[in-house]
Amino acid sequence: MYEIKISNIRNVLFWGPKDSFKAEITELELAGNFNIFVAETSEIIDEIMNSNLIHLLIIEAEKGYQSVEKLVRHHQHINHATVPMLLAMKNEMVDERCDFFNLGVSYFYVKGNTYYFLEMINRIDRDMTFKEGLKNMSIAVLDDDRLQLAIVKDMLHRNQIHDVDFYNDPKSLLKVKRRYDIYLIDLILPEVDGEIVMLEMRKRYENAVIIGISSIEKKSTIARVLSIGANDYITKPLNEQVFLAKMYTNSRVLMLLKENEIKKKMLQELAIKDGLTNLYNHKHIHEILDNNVKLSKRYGRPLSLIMLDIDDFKIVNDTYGHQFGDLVLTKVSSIIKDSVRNSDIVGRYGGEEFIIILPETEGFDAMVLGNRIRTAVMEHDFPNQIKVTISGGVGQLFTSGEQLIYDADQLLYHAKHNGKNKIEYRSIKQNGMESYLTS
Ligand code: GH3
Ligand code: MG
Ligand code: MG
Repeated sequence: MYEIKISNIRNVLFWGPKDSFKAEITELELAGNFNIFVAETSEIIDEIMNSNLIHLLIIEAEKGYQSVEKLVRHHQHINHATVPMLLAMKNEMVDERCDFFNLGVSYFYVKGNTYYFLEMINRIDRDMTFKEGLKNMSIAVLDDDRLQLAIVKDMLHRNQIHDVDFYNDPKSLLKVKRRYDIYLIDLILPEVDGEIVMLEMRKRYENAVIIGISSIEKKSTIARVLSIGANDYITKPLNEQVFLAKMYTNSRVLMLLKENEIKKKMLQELAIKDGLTNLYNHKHIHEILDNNVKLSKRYGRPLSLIMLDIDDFKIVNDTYGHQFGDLVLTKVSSIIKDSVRNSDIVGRYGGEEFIIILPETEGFDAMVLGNRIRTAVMEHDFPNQIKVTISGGVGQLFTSGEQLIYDADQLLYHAKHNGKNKIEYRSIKQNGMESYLTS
C-alpha cells in the first residue's frame, strides 16, 4: 500500500459528482486524518470554502474548461487563489493541460490509478511545506523598471511573501549590508551591469539563491548568466505560474541547505558537549584550555582554572539512586553556569568533576568565585531537603596548561583530605614563600 505522509493537507474539497470520486474518497478515508467535503454544484463551493479552511481543491475535468475557468477566476477574486488545485482527468489531455495550468491549476492526475493519486497528494503536501518556507524567506528584487518592480511586488504579495525589499538601482543593493535568501536581479541596468551584481552577490553569499530576470531569450545569455553563478533564469514578461514555480524549486534547495547546516551544527555540538549536563566535554575543555594558555601568554594576561568535585557522590548515588545522582549533576552544572561570566568556560571533566577556565582572572579572584559556587551548592535544597557539597582546587597559570590542571588537581586532593566542602588555593608570596589559603 502507498504510504501517505501529510503535514499540511487536512480539509479536502472535491468539486464534481460524488460518484465520480468514489475511489479517491475511499483512499483518503483509508489513509485517515482527512476531512472530506464534496460540492456537487459550484454554488455550494463558496458556502463550504467560507465556513471551512480548505487546503486542497480537487476538480473534475469533465466540468469543462469554461466552468473551471469561471470557478478559478471567482476564487481568485475572493482570495482563495492560494488553495492548490488538482485536476482529475479521464486521459492525459495534453493539449488542454497548458490552458488549465495558465489558469492556475498546477496539479493533474489521470483517474483510475489510486497510487498516482496518492503520490500526487504527497507531492502537493510537500510543495506546501516549501511554499510555507518561502513565506519566511527574505528577498531582494533589483530592477530599474518601476513597472516591473510593481508587477513582482504584486505577485509576491498575492502569494503571502512579504519580506521583500525593492531596489531600482544596482548601487543601492551593492551598498546594503543585509544578507537576503533570494536575489532577483534584472540583467539590463543602468551604470552597473546585472551580471556584475550577480557575480558580486555570489562572491559574498555562497548559498544565496540568485535568479536572473530579463527579456533576453538568447540561449548564450542564459548560459552565461547560469555560468557566473545564478541558480536560475526567468524571462520577461513574467508568467506568475512559471515565476512562482521557479521560486519554489530554488528556495527548496536553499531550505535543504539550511536544514543541513542545522544538522551539521547539531553534530558539531554533540561532538564537544556532554549529553547529561550540556557542558563542554573533557576533550573539548583541553582544546579550549590550550587556546587560552596561548592567548594568556601572548598578551601577558592572567589565567586561572578551578577544578570542582562533588563530595561523597558515591554515597549520594548509593543512598538515593543513580537517577537522583544525575539530577544532582545537572543542578550543580547549572549552579556553576549561573555563577560565572559569559567569557568563562565550564566543562564536565569527568564523572562528577567540573572544570572552569577563567581568562583574565587572578588566582585569588578565582578562589573567591569557587567559594561562591561552593556556598551556593551547599545552600541548595535538593528534593526531600537532601544536601550536597563540593570541593575544589584553584590553579593559576605560570608555565603551561598541564601545570594549571596539575596544581588545581593537587589542591582539590588537599581539600578532600582537609575535610571536604572546601576550596583550596596556593598563593605565592612576594618573598617566594608559599602558603595555602583554605576556605
Ligand atoms: P569524594 O568525596 O572523595 O569525591 O568521593 P566520591 O564518592 O564523590 O568519589 P568517587 O570517585 O569514589 O565516586 C564518584 C562516583 O560518581 C562514582 C560514580 O558512579 C559516580 N558517577 C560518575 N558519573 C556519574 C553519572 O553520570 N551519573 C551518576 N549518577 N553518577 C555518576
Ligand atoms: Mg567526588
Ligand atoms: Mg571524583
